[in-house]
Amino acid sequence: MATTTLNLIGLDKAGYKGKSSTLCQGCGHNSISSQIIAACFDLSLDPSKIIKLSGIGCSSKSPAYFLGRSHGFNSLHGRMPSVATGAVIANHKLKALGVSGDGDTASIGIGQFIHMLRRNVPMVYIIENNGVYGLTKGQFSATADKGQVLKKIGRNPFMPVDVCLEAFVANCGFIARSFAGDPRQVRELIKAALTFDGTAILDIISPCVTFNNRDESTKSYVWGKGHEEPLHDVTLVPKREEIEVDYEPGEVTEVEMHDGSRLMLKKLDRDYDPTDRMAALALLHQAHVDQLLVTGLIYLNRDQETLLDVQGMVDTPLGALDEKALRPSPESLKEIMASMS
Ligand SMILES: Cc1ncc(C[n+]2csc(CCOP(=O)(O)OP(=O)(O)O)c2C)c(N)n1
Ligand code: SF4
Ligand SMILES: [Mg+2]
Repeated sequence: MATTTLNLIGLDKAGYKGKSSTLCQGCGHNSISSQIIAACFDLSLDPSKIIKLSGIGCSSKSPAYFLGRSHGFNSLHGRMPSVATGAVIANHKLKALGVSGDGDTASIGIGQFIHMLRRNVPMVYIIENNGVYGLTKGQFSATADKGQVLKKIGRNPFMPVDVCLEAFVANCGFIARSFAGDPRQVRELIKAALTFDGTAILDIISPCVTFNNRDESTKSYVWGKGHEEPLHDVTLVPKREEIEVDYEPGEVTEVEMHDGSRLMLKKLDRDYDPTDRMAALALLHQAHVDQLLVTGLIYLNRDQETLLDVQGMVDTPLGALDEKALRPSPESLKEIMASMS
């Protein structure tokens, strides 16, 4: 008889699934949904303590296909960051997990994206990047390659927006890039992002098999497989698991994450220190010049205040405070009025 593996909170993987996907077969977004399920299962997260947030697009539909027991808010096109900001302010005990598209984030939503980053809203923000507006039949998005030609759409004359560079400029403390065709790396980076306190950006190249999967497109499976250059081999060892990893000295960089989990970055071809800000900038620039899909944890800075720190939030979520606790006292109202006169 087949046995079911349970995690530390007694759930099997099915406890993290959602509805059956209605996306095209082979769409990269489906593969990312599977890795979100695997990451949350591996970390033994309580699905009822997670809120899924998204905008509009095939990518933004995908939260329906994972974490069926979690809270969810499918918002407006490009407006997920402000809804997420409100949600974490109202209840910071929930883990916020945003899924967006390259159109949703880098085209219509770029303004909201930047302001979420500069406020360091504590959330995981995944961009399922396919270079097109999949849901509306394949128009170029702001991350499409300059000069790319698509049947029925024509030639894209504009430079692409690099969402990792935008995140870097806006002082984001966790910036990673991955490829839907590399599920192990996607899963480990999602786990690492879930243990980070602040905005964690994951730009995942996620091919649209219907509108943008020609071999020459930098958002296709063939191009990704041929040009992927992982920076390191990523493993996240959860806080509660005392797994001993057998690495030679100098082979691995170990980073303690905010919740006490250990992030192991095993060296591959090059020495790369994701905490070196200038190295991260040079890497993103060079990857663009060399047309390489450099994947892994690009930048990490654990020492920044989050929006919740800046706002001096009380431990009890605002949504759980009663009216008496929320209403300012007559004395403090008087003080405020006096300060304005
Ligand atoms: C305000 C507004 N403008 C335009 C649209 C039409 N629209 C729906 S989805 C979409 C693009 C989605 O692209 P992306 O975020 O890359 O998601 P994908 O479908 O590629 O996963 C657009 C333009 C809309 N729904 N709302
Ligand atoms: S149209 Fe493209 S992005 Fe949308 S579900 Fe199909 S393959 Fe995925
Ligand atoms: Mg898209």
